[in-house]
Amino acid sequence: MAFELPDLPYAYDALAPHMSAETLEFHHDKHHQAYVTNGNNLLEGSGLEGKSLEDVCRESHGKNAGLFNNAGQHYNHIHFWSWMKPGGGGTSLPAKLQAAVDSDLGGFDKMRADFVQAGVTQFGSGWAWIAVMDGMLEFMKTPNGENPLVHGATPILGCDVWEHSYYIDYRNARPKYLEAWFDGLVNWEYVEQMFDAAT
Ligand code: MN3
Repeated sequence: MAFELPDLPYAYDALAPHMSAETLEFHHDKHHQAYVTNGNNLLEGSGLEGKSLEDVCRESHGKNAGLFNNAGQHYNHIHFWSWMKPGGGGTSLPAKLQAAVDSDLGGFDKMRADFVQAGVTQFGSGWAWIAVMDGMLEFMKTPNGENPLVHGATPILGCDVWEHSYYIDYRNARPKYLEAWFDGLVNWEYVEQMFDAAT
């Protein structure tokens, strides 16, 4: 199936001051759109046209780098928009998710610190993740458009640490961006939805 750019689930200025309208306009309208356009061009004739986006990611990985990079980024950004919401963040998680964070990730404060650390230590462009692997939560970090799907895991939270996601608002201060993102934007209900679907 052809890739389509989803609408943002909020207004461009709804995530300010943590993420500006200017960042979201460029990031959604230009960057994500380019992954969709290029992905569709590369999907044609690839033999994967009838597959789900998740399967295109898994089956193009290591075989068709151009298609994989664009399909991976399409998948990552579809969820990235929903992993944020106006008035998000905070320390109150849905109960089932909180229990898993306590048992698998050492509790909320340790989860926050380890997630930020994963994003800070991803060298160059990429993503920081919390994913479900063999029924347990774990942290991951991946370069470029790669995601946990290609490592046999299912992401439930991911933060884009490409400079296009933070340079306008935070310049080179990636740690500040990650902390503001985690504390002020994360849509924990959507994280719980993905956790439910993955377990
Ligand atoms: Mn991006």
